[in-house]
Amino acid sequence: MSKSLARVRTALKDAGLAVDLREMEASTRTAEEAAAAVGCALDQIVKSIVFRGEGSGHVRLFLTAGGNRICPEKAARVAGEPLGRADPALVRAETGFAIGGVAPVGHLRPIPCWADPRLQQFDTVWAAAGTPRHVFAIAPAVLLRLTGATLADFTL
Ligand code: 5CA
Repeated sequence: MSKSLARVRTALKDAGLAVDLREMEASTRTAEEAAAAVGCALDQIVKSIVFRGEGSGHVRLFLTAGGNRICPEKAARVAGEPLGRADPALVRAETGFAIGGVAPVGHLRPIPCWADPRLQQFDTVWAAAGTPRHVFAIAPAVLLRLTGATLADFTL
């Protein structure tokens, strides 16, 4: 098992959750691919979008419904600092995951996190499990508790 996948499994287990990490036959690298592989609505896919806080120099995480796009100005307001692009090396260094498989949990360091209220409109949402081929299903309320995410309007 990949270290990234194992880190997600451990994080969920440590939280007392019995969550099935599913390996898909097709790529789940993008939200569109993940929705097709799972057979769910695009907005049921949790995109874990990472920005670099230009004040802190550390990454900030925005859990976004698959069909929504982040408004950079709103996101910066929510984060309380200007945001810039997080290059793949920074994403890897702080989350422990490569882009396309960034999970909402199991990061190498604690990451401030905000969540798109759209995700709450589903009983279950699907998130990346650390690789571009693994996903897991979770109730949005549980995802929020686990990530410590604050609900906020940061989408277009
Ligand atoms: N596994 C899927 C669904 S759970 C997934 O990870 N989707 S995602 O949307 O969270 O991750 C892809 C996102 O990575 C893209 O939307 C884009 O915002 C971001 N991304 C892609 N390339 C780069 C890059 N070079 N630098 C920073 N972010 C990137």
